[in-house]
Amino acid sequence: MPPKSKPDKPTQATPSTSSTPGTQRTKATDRRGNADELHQGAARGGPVMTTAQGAPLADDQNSLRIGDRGPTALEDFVLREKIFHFDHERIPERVVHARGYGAHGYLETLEAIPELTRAAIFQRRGIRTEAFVRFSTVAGNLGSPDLARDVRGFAVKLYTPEGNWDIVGNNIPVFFIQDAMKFPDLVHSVKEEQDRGWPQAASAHDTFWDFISLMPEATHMVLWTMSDRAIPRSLRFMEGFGVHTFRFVNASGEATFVKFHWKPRQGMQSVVWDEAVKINGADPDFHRRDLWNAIQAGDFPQWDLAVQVFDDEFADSFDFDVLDPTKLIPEEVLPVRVIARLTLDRVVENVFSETEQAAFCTQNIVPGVDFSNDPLLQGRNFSYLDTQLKRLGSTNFTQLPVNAPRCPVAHFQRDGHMQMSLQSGRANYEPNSFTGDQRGPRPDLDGGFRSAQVPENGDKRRIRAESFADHYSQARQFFRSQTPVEQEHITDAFVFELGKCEIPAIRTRMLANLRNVDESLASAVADGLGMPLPSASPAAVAPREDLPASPALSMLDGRATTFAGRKLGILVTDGTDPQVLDAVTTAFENGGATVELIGPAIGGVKLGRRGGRRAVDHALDGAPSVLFDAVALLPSAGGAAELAQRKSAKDFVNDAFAHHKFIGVGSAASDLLAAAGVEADDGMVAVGDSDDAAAFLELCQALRHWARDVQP
Ligand code: HDD
Repeated sequence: MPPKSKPDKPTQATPSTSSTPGTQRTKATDRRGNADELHQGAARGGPVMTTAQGAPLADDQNSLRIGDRGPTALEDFVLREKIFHFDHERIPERVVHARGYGAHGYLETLEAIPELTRAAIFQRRGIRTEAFVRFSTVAGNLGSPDLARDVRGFAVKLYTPEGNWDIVGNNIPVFFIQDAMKFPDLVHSVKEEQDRGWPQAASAHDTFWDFISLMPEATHMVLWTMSDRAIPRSLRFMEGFGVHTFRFVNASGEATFVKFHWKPRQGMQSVVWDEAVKINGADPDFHRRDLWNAIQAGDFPQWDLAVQVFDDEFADSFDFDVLDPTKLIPEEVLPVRVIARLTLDRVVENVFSETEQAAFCTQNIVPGVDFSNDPLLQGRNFSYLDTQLKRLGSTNFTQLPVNAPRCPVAHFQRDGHMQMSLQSGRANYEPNSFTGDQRGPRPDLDGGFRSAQVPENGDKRRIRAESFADHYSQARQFFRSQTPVEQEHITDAFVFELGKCEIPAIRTRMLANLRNVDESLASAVADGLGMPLPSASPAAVAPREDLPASPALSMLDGRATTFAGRKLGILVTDGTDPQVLDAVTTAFENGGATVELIGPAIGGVKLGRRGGRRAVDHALDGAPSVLFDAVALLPSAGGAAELAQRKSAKDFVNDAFAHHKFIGVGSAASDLLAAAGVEADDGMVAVGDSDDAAAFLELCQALRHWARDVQP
């Protein structure tokens, strides 16, 4: 090849002075420092970019070359440093809960409970405790879609004045297994199958159901994961649970048992499965975007922290073992008591630094809180600390801003990779005679952590307690506590998931287990699979018939609902009536909802009645109705006729209808409805003029029109 003509001069790129690259902070409190210095530097005409060692850069575009077109010099420390750092950007993702999203906020104590716990944050009403929360899915990898059918992690780090307290929970109050010994097996079974590398972020495959069907103790939790709880509409609209029984310990050393609940003040809401599948395609980041948008808009999500507190006498009289994490205590049996409120009011500044490096550990408790003997919890207490070392690479992960306690820390743990603190002084051991009053722990000091004094004895054995043996009664209670709509969704989910199992024996074994839960469920699933019902599997303890339904286990049964915090999508075209559009928008926004406009193209629409041009938020092809909680169809007559020809418009209407959404129908939308083959029902309301907006909003407050009879 002939040599290419050389440029007269090598091109010199000048770094833009408007960028603020590489702003670094090491302390959570160091909020502005570096950025300001960079700006000031830039203003003085100084350098805006440096190497990691601080050397100012003249060129961030070109590597150091010998001659205009010659080889790159090994001496180019700028290039090498940049590539070196890039090469090492990734750290191992979490072995479970890899896909997550975090936000900052605070917990406000609503009720002082010194009689229950000596924890400093519960000594007085009104105390605010800084918090960081990370929500997650469990099975999927870091880049998996948000709407996988899965448990959601609900991990809360409270930076209390007496150290960090982590409540590392889920959005489901029970767990699959009773003993930490089985956790690696559970996780292996649900993750991609090792010989083929799929499926991603899905439990609908043979190895998961193989394991579950062989582990009857998992039955209760799979009833939950087959329910709509596993496909939440928003991270803001789900409950959270500490799952295990913990202990509160008061200043006199008296201990009580406690279970933690997070109750969303936004209400609860899920999507339907077909919707989840489509959201995953249309917006795989649906949940993180939703949380980020809500917080950025000042619509701060809140949860009440509620507790179920009980003593040994209650524990002994309760039908199940309170140490068994596959069991819950129905709220009707032991009501929850709200003691504090969590508010998330700040998104992270850097997802890696904060969300990815957040290290939750169940062992992080504070004086006034203690563990119970739940064997799952006891195993977790090892696993989390251990996994942080693997992920974050150093025992000093506690010094990272997101993990660092906000209270003083004083210990003689020294050195290690990436030691960030200047550990001064001569003595690095305890006891010593150098450090005066800070010599060491003071057993007489009020507030020092002391474990609850509980007598323990027994033979050392590998054993599962008899009291953990009933695997089906609460699964049955859960199913029977659901509304018919919820029961139908559970049935459909089992049919879908087991339908993805290639090995018939696995399906059959699961059907045999389901017979112990509920005969109607088992036969409906068998019908859906087109398989005969096998005999029920032998149950270690006969499932009970007498547990009363617990409405608190249902998401739909008698719950107050609101459209606040939800999103209305309005389909508009050229010629849309501006008065109706504005009336609907105002009504919904006043009701606390978000309104987004969808037009045939992203360039906007020209409204009718001299309404002028109106920007839209989405082009129709990129905004299927699954992204909205309710939709309004407000095209002009001409617009409706054009949309009637477009598949995306017909799908928009069809899906909204099929997903039981409320639909506001503008006076010119009939062509579109007809083209979509959708017939008017009680879930649709005419929004022909501005007065109809209020009625439409009122209808939407029920969130979904479950009475609409549509086939999945
Ligand atoms: Fe776990 C992460 C919740 C049982 C071992 N778990 C993790 C996270 C949540 C939970 C929310 C993500 C934390 C974050 O956002 O960083 N895990 C639970 C709940 C369980 C549970 C509610 C049962 C009640 N987990 C469990 C067991 C073990 C683990 C029995 C091991 C014996 N879990 C881990 C882990 C992870 C984790 C491997 C992965 C990443 C991490 O810890 O930080 O250590």
